[in-house]
Amino acid sequence: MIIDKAEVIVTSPGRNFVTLRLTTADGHVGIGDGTLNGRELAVVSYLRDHVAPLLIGSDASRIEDTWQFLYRSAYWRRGPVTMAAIAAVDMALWDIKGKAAGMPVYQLLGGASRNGLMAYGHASGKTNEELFDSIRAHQELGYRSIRVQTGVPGLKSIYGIASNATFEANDGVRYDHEPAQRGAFPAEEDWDTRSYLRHIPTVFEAVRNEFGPELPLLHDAHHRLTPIQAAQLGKSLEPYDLFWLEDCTPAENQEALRLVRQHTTTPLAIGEIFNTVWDYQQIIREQLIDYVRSAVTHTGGISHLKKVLDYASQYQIKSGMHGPTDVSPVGMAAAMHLGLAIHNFGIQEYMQHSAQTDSVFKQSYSWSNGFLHPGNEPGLGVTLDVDEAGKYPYEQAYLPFNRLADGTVHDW
Ligand code: CS2
Ligand code: MG
Repeated sequence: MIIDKAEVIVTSPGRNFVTLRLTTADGHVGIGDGTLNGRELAVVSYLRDHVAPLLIGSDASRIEDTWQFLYRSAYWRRGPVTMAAIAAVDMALWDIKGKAAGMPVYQLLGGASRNGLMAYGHASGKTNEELFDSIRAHQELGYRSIRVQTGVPGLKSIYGIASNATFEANDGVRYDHEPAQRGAFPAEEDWDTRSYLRHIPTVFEAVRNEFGPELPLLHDAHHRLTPIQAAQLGKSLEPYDLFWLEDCTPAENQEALRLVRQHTTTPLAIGEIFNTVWDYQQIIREQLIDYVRSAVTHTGGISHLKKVLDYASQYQIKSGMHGPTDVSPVGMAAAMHLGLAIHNFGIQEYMQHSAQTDSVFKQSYSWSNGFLHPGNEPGLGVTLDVDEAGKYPYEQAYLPFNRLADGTVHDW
């Protein structure tokens, strides 16, 4: 299984995706996701200029050895660009191994540990009424766990609520344009922490009153709080029994979570911008979180995220893999194979891709009654239609950024 072709395919069917396609001399083809929202072309260059030439002539069956070679031989290690590029290679090699073995990847990882993967969707609204409608629409689609994001009085825009005109609002679940916005400069949004902290508990109280105590509810603070503000929020949300509070502080300061933990029993999820096991070392060892939020795509692939999750399992910390639409269907499939196989699966984020994206990436994973399954096709079970992909050239797009009322840049 000698690799004789390594191609990087960029396509933008509604949003940008970076895919690595490896072909072996004996005809096996594997694909991997290397999409890094807003910085896609950096990964393209890393793969095209520095990784693809090294893969030609190497043995596709040596997944771990290839991972270690790419990670260590670069000398400059870690970081989102490097780890997304290595993830793309790792996924493509697992895809090839599965196809060569005639088995879905989850079988190679030890087989299924459950029947399906509980997934949550994103309900949002500027007002409580809009939010309730969105929750109901998600329930009708089968979602049994729901992330709740809402407008905050006085703020024009807020994370988690689509603000751009191209959002496919008609069916309420197609999120391909959210929150990346096409254009030459990131959109500016506004933020006010005190107003947010006052408002959010009232929203969760209203949601519990309307939907009862059973429905698992999640919330994402998107790195915007200081440790003491995060502690206040966790505490004020305790009566509403959240499944988790996500990214309450900027994730790079791991120690911050100690203070939050001392003050609240609201479960914490963190890690969508982490990329290695070392980013998690302290917070797992000190049991400062309850869920690992990394995507396979941003954490060095299946091989590396499995190491993070195996480490987490010693502390009863579970997976909550990142699954926004900026992870391509290939990255989503990889998450599903891993999530089905590990024992410490928690929940999977699942935002549905657009029909356009689905026309480029043909999937064999399924969604029914609130549960995902990766399917039983050999490999990852996703194919890339190159002709269809060619219809959608790359378009520059950026995530928004925040400024406070006095003009200070704030975490988005
Ligand atoms: C988010 C993401 O899904 C989530 O929890 O935090 O939507 C995040 O904003 C995007 O992945 C950024 O590209
Ligand atoms: Mg998040």
